[in-house]
Amino acid sequence: MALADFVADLDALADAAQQAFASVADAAALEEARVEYTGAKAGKLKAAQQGLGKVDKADKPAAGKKFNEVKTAVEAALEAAQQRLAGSAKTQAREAFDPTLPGRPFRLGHLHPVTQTIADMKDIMGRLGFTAVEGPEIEDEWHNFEALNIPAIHPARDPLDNFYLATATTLAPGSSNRGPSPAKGPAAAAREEKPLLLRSQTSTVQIRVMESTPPPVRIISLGRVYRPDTADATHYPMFHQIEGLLIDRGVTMADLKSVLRLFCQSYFGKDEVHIRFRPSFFPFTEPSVEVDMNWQGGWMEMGGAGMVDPNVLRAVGYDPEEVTGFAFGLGVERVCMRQHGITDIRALYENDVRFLSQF
Ligand code: FA5
Repeated sequence: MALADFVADLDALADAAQQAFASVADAAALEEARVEYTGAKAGKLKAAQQGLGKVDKADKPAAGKKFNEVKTAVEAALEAAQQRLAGSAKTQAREAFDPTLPGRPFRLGHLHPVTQTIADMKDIMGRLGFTAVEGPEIEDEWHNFEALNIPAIHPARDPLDNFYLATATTLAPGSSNRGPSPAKGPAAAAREEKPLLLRSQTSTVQIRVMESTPPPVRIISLGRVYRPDTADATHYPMFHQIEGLLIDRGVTMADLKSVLRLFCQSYFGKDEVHIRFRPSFFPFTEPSVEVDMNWQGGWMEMGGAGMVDPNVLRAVGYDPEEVTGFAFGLGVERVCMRQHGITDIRALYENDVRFLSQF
């Protein structure tokens, strides 16, 4: 075959291939053109390469060079077509996206209902002039019992009714809890062996505040407390209490009732709320009462309250002849449950998002 014919055929092939690639409009047409011109088995380039064998021997170097040029040009036209189609696919996708359409709803989390109740309670009591203070959840017997006028023989101190913690000494191998360790000296051993427990009530915070602050005192404390109660619809071994304490000159039960009434009125958003006191007993208040609030035609128990016992005032260095005060302690879960119509306290702690997302 003459070199001129071979070159003419290659030029025609290059023109046809470039035109074909430039005119394809979609991926299927591009694939068809790719197979026709550059297909490994029966493509037109492959056939042209086989034609090289028929060119005169002397013209072979020039023919080979020409073939390589055409092959590069055809492959470049193929790549350009591939990029053009990929670019237009992206543009189409962009155009197909309509930002004004409503998308899938974005799920936002929110505070747990008990945390919401705590925040609301802090808010209301803050407006009544009560400062929120924190206290430790691991307590000693002085703050949980003794300073609250609960002596060692009191049944409330029964180890079966409290979560006592194993102390460093009781955990140490071969150690005994019966007496001070002679090697460490009595003071260090006494400190080591002081029984600790998870606080069973937030009244512990009253003592901590009064020990460190001279009267007047006007605080609330909100937090977790622990009791080995069997879980049922209204009891849980861990729950929250709000404790209130007001100490000043001339504080009376009437002040206690007014504050609780205002608190309930604000919390439940009702115009008229009635508070009922039922006689009760707490070692740290005298007199002591159970507090009920009228709710949807019935009475709802809120917690305990009373006038701080003079023994408690004396235990923290206050003079009961000078100052008096009231204290109250309410169950946070019970209030939260009443507000939302929740009938089982356990539902609050099962972490079922379908339940929690309702509040
Ligand atoms: C007390 O804990 C006293 N410290 C309250 C107090 C404070 C009285 C200051 C006087 C002065 P009581 O054990 O009754 O009291 O608990 C108070 C409230 O906590 C109860 O009315 C109830 O609402 C809630 N409560 C008690 N046990 C549980 C429990 N296991 N699960 C959920 N809530 C509970």
